[in-house]
Amino acid sequence: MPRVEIYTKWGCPYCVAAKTLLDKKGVAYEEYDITMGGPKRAEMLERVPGARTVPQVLVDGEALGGFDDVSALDRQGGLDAKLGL
Ligand SMILES: N[C@@H](CCC(=O)N[C@@H](CS)C(=O)NCC(=O)O)C(=O)O
Repeated sequence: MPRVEIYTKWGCPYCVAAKTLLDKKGVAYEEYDITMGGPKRAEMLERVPGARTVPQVLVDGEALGGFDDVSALDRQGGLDAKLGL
């Protein structure tokens, strides 16, 4: 299974939506809560240059974007392959 990572903040509805989508796909993911900033926020900005919002979803290190991007990819039929489904 690919490694799925998601950067989130507390109280972020798009983050909940993205996690719900991943949960529906049945994939495990690592969540990094960057509500308080810190090194994980810096890491996100390094891995996803220009990221202005959360969530940010990465699969095997590839940045897929936020919820809108990931759900659009799913509608286009491209998400399952990225997730190894
Ligand atoms: N189109 C983006 C919208 C994400 C978004 O607006 N996220 C909000 C939180 S729910 C955000 O990051 N706001 C700026 C901030 O919290 O620094 C997506 O679908 O992921």
